[in-house]
Amino acid sequence: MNRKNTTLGEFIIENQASFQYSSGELSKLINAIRLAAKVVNHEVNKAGLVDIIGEAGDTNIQGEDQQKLDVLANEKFIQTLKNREIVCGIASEEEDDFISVNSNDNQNQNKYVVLIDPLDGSSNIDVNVSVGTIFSIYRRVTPIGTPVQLEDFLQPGRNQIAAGYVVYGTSTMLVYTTGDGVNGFTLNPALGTFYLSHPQMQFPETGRIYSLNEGNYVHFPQGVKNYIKYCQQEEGDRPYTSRYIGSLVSDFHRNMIKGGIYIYPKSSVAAEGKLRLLYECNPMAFIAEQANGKASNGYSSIMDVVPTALHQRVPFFCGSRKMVEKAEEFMAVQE
Ligand code: AHM
Ligand code: MG
Repeated sequence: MNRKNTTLGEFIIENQASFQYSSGELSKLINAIRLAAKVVNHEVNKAGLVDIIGEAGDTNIQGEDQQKLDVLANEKFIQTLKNREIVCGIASEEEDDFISVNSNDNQNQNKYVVLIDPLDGSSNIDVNVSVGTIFSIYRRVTPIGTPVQLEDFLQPGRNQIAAGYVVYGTSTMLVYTTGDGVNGFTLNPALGTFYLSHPQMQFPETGRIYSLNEGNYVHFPQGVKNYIKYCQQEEGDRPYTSRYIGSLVSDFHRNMIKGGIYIYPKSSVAAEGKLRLLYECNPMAFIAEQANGKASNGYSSIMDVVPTALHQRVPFFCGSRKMVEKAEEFMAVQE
């Protein structure tokens, strides 16, 4: 689609026919996410103005403090998806258990489940740094018309029908894939309309940025330590540049545009790293692969991991294909 000024709404309609088994349900679902993203964007933008920043006093099930905007974003996405009656189930990083969505007549005929991290990187809100929403969509595996089950959510990332993120940054962007490349849309805040600004996004094959929390160096596996040393060596196009925002969506987004690798490895203090397979790693992995990038747990593809729990964590290496392959080489030689 080369036409200028294409809105996300138009793009969704024009691309509907290309979805496998297209019935319009997926289009409606992405439209609902678009709407909720605008509402959350509005809230995030005014975070510095009104007294809604700070901690809500709750602790999420990972034992982390929850900030008010996390709670709010969680509510907005869940409410929008429930109200529109377009999914049969929702799982959120902020909820202990999955939610079974019933329609008014109690016979939910919808076939999709949504998994969402409503506001990732929310510790950055207080300091006016970008945060994001990450979502992932699967077709349920249990029969339509029955209540959803855990197995509908515990699917390998390979089964994803769509995935995307919203980055609430200097501009707000919604980036998503339905398995036919990755497209990015920028919000015109004056009009409340997302415009296609980044068609067919692609990770450069390789890059010069490495992003990880080097403060945890002593806890990292030797393979990661060796890879960091490799990034810092003076040879060819190295040393690379270190850039770490601590907000996955923003770090990923920058690396996709400029070329780079994001790593959150396992460590001696966190056996499976920090990031969640279902809400963070799988959707980012699907986007990465669709954009000619790569996502791995250090040894093999993230999207082949068979999940066993809703809030499972997994080590994450994601970005430009050649950089992820190089990091995997180091991991293979030494743990
Ligand atoms: P969150 O889901 O609690 O916001 O945590 C996820 C975030 C990622 O966005 C970010 O990349 C990472 O945690 C940063 O963690 P750390 O502070 O340990 O480097
Ligand atoms: Mg998160």
